[in-house]
Formats: sequence, C-alpha cells, structure tokens
Amino acid sequence: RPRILSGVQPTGNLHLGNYLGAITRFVTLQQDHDCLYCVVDLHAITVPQDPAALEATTREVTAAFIAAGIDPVRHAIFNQSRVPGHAELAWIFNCVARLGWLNRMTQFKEKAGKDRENASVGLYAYPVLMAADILLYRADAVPVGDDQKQHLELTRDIATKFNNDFSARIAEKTGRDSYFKLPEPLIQGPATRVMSLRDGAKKMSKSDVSDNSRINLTDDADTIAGKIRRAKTDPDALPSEVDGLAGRPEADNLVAIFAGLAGLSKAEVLSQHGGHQFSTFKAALSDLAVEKLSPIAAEMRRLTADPGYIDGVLASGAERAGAIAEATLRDVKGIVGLLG
Ligand code: AQP
Repeated sequence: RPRILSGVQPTGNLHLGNYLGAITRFVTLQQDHDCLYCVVDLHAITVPQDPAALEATTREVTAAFIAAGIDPVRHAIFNQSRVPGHAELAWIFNCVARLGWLNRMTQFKEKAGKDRENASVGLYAYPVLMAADILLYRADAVPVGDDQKQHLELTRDIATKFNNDFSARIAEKTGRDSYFKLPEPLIQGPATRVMSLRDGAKKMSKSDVSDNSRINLTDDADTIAGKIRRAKTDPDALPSEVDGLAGRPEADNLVAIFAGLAGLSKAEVLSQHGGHQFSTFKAALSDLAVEKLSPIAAEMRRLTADPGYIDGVLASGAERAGAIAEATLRDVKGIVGLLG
C-alpha cells in the first residue's frame, strides 16, 4: 500500500482550517494507505513556545487525530522529536539545499515579518526539516493544505538534487539510479485553504490575534454559533452557481467550509442553498459545524484526561516510525560517506 506522511504543529488551538485542510484528509486516506501522522514538535520550536504548554498541545493534537477518526493501532501517530532521524536527515539536507531556494520561501517571509534578523535559524530552515520528515519515510504522498504547496515543491527539489549529486554512489550502494522517489502533494477537497472568518483575504490561522477569526476544534456549541453569526459577509444572497462566488471571498469561504463539513462539493451546497440570505445559510452552517465538531471536542476532552494513554500511543507510533527511519538513515549515511 502507498505510504502517506503528514504533520501538524502543536502550536496552539487546532482550528477548522487544520481540520478540513489536513485532518479530515488523513482520516479518509487511512483506508487504503499506510499512514504516518506526526505531531511536529521540532517545527513548533522554530518560534518560542512555553515548554509546559508545548507538552499539553502535543497531547492535544494527538487526541485530535484519534478523536477525528484516525486509528492509532493500524497507523503510526507519533511526535517528531522522538524519532532522532528527522533532525539527522535534516542536517544532511541542509547541506544539499541551496540558500537561494530557501530565500524564496514565502512562509518564512510571512512568519519572520519585518524583523527578519531576529528570526531563528530554525524558522529559516523549517522547509528543510519538512523535507526530511517526508523523505525519511520515503512517503509516496503528503496530504496538506494549500499553504504547504511551496514546501512540497522544495522537498521534491531536495530529493532530486540528492539523487543527482550522489547518483554514482546510489548506483554502487543500491543498484538503483535514484534513492528518493518524489512525493506527491495531495491538496484535495473543497476546503484546501480555509480563510479567516473576519477577513476573506487572510488564511484561518492559529496565530491570528482575533479568536473570532477561527473556529477552534475545542469551541463549544454557543461559541461556534456566535463566531459564524458574526462572520464577515457581503449583503447579497448566495448565488446558485460556483461562478457566482467570484469576487466574493467571504461567501466563497463559508460555502467551502459547509462543503468540507458536509462532504459535498461547493456546487452541491449551492444547489441546496443558492438564493438564500446569509442569515439562513449561517444558521444551517452553525448546526452542521456543531454536529460535526462537538463529538470531536468531547472525545478530545475524554482522551486528554488520560495522558498515559496518549503517551502510549506516541511511544508505540515512534517505535514503528523509527524502524523505517533507521533503515533510510543507514542507506543515506552510506551513500553520503558517513561511517557508522
Ligand atoms: N487555513 C487553512 N486551510 C486549510 N488547511 C490549513 N492548514 C493550516 N491552515 C489551514 C493545514 O493544516 C496542516 C497543519 O498545519 P500546521 O499546524 O502544521 O501549520 P500552519 O499551516 O502554520 O498552521 P496555522 O494554523 O496557519 O498556524 P500559524 O498560525 O502558526 O501559521 C497543514 O497541512 C496545513 O496546510
């Protein structure tokens, strides 16, 4: 079965963007793939984190994976720092990737902001670590939200350059003409880029200062309803066709969220709700969001009340992931000429 790898950072409240863009995809893909789902704590520390909060959020993301429906018995759920191969391979890839490639990464520019001199070296090298996360497991495909597209392209560039730089040695050691296969990004579904509820031009994000900009997976029913009621919209009724959403980012976003939660396409949502005023549509969206998210929040609460269980899942996931990682690193070290 094809192998899938993806990660979520334990950096704060998980939100509807993480859920629709990534976690629901993880759940679907587990049916016919071997999956490794990683809580990427090494990525989280590229910006300052409160250590105790980081521990709690790592367990919370793990709980969210399980509560959303990922089976921790059939698939590996683990935290990145437990498998040392991520950091080791990232170092080797730091020596393969070019500065010019990283200089083009838009997420670094956004996250570092104006005070770039004060950004951590880790934040700059973040996409190289992400390449290591994926290639360490020789993953076939990576389900991510639209914002990760550029990082996936960089991963493919690093794999290609490694294969080229060491082609003779790869042939000698493995008898093959390349070592890493190029992983495919899986950016699928109607909600690959969920936008802020307050601004249709901004991505829904954990770090947005306005809590009203996002729906957190742990929000209660009243909070969800209140945030959807206050979500920014325009004065017109919903169109009946997807084309009618052009130039209406807030309307487009709410329709995409509805589609993602209902498992429908945007066209199907509009065939049911086209012509409705936002007051009516928002009420239906609230009901749907509460119906889908409340059981997940309840299950997350139940699971996080038992940290021993969560830690056991992470430990056994790391053991399974670690066996694959060790084999890759052994090969890579042999190819590069690192003894031992
Ligand atoms: N708004 C979004 N719409 C769709 N998918 C999204 N993802 C994130 N935001 C959206 C996807 O969720 C997965 C995990 O993301 P992450 O936590 O590793 O990092 P992120 O993209 O930096 O998340 P945030 O919420 O935007 O955090 P901050 O505020 O720290 O920047 C990824 O697959 C991502 O594509």
